[in-house]
Amino acid sequence: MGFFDKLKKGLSKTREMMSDGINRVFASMGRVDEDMMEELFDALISADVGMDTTDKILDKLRASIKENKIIDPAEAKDQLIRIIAEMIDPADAGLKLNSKPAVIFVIGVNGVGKTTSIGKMANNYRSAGKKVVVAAADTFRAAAIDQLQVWTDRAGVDLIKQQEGADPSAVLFDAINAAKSRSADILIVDTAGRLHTKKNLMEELNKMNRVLRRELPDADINTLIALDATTGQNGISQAKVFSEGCPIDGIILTKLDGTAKGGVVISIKDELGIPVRLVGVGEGIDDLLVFEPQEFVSAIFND
Ligand SMILES: Nc1nc2c(ncn2[C@@H]2O[C@H](COP(=O)(O)OP(=O)(O)O)[C@@H](O)[C@H]2O)c(=O)[nH]1
Ligand SMILES: [Mg+2]
Repeated sequence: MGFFDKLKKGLSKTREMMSDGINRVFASMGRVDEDMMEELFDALISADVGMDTTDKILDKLRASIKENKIIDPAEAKDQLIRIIAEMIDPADAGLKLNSKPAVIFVIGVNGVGKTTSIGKMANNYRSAGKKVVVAAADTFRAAAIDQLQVWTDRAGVDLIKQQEGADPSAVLFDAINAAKSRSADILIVDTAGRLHTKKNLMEELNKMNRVLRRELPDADINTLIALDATTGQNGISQAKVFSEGCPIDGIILTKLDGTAKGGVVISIKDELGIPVRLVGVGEGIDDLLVFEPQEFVSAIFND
């Protein structure tokens, strides 16, 4: 299956909710008016776009309709798609991976899909000819280390690990040295999503960040938070909490295949100012896609 078809399939539930809802509005409305805006409001909210972002989108749409003197609903639809695509555009080239090694530091609460996404990422980069080292810095449970081992074996990349309960920063330190001595292109770090308290977790992340920046002062470090799309707007509050622990550069939005709430992609960028970088559309090793705003809106709105 091609990239675009995979995205479209992964978004099929969101398509049903959002695109069918919105298309129905444009098809059933004979003209562009406030009734249409109200119906659009309902359609966007149902797809979990979020109240503030929905208001913003519709304000922009009203302005564009006025400015371009639009009377045809089909033209209004084109404007809506353009407005959404602009809102989710990261406006840059994506992850910074120029240093050797470059680092991808993955954070997020338990069960959102960090380890799975790391396995998929490792596989994608290895397939692209990159040398990848993965750090098992989620030492909270032995099972977490074993799970990562399965993924890294599958992806054919090196895993640096210690025993359960080890200091995550010590594992990270080992992994940095391994990445240096093995001339790795990319070091990917798995972290725990749960410690005894939120304070512990944030301190732990802080400490790991200091180790990274001390040992690799000139490296490109990308901190990505994994958010589960099925939790919709909840993911936004998770990102706010984690950003107290460390600055976040981007989002891995997982499990888009399992939800009709894919509209959360739009409000994430708008409310957090953090771009979505990768999207998970299934449990398989090939089911992680680089997020492209134009492709995303096309996959949702076009037939
Ligand atoms: N359907 C689907 N399931 C996913 C996706 N990403 C992760 N999962 C599942 O979510 C569960 C938790 O994932 P895991 O990587 O262990 O989360 P972690 O605790 O953040 O490391 C696993 O059962 C994964 O297979 C995705 O994109 N789509
Ligand atoms: Mg994990």
